[in-house]
Amino acid sequence: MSIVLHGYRYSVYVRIARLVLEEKGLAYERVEVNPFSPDVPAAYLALHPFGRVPTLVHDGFAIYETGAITRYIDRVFPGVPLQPDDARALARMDQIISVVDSYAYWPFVRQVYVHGVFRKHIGGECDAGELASGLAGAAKVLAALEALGRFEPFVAGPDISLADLHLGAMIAYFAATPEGAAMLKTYPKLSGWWDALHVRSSFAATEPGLPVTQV
Ligand SMILES: N[C@@H](CCC(=O)N[C@@H](CS)C(=O)NCC(=O)O)C(=O)O
Repeated sequence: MSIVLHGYRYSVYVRIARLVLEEKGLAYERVEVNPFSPDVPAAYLALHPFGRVPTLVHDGFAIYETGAITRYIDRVFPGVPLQPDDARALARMDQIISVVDSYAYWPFVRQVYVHGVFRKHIGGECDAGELASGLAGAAKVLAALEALGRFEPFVAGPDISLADLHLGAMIAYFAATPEGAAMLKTYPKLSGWWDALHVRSSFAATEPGLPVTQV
């Protein structure tokens, strides 16, 4: 059996797929692809015509789109189920994943984390306006998630689900900035959820770190 995950080490979406593979206890191979590089290999574009990451290849079956990858992994492999049986809990899980993709990714990661930490670290251009706009956008998303989540103790119910891992990867980057960490603390349910979630071994095993390039 072969599981290969193609993706960029610092990608939050790659981390979501890795968190799911870790939680399921699966061994897998990683192929590094930087989707932001000007010369993404043609072989990768043949797998993913939009040139984003990740793509999973399982015994020759290739699939892209993180939400499809994680649901596939959960259905195909044994281990702890990551999707609730209950229709309403499952709907909540799907809704939270969709909220994260549609409204959280850009402010949490591309604005707050990239302009607050990542670019600063590599000596790139940091735009204070992007950081401020990301924080304003993030407040609305956090308020919605604080109201939507069940926190019993996991975000969609009593058991860990794909929603915890999808949201958790995004919150990890957001809370890596001092501004994001301070804002998260003002949402007590989310904050308690994150304190309990981020100590799981799957988070330690998938910690992307920062690029080695120092200024
Ligand atoms: N809808 C895609 C989104 C994946 C995505 O946006 N990945 C980012 C990295 S975190 C990427 O590949 N970005 C490249 C780009 O924006 O050109 C999924 O769910 O997998």
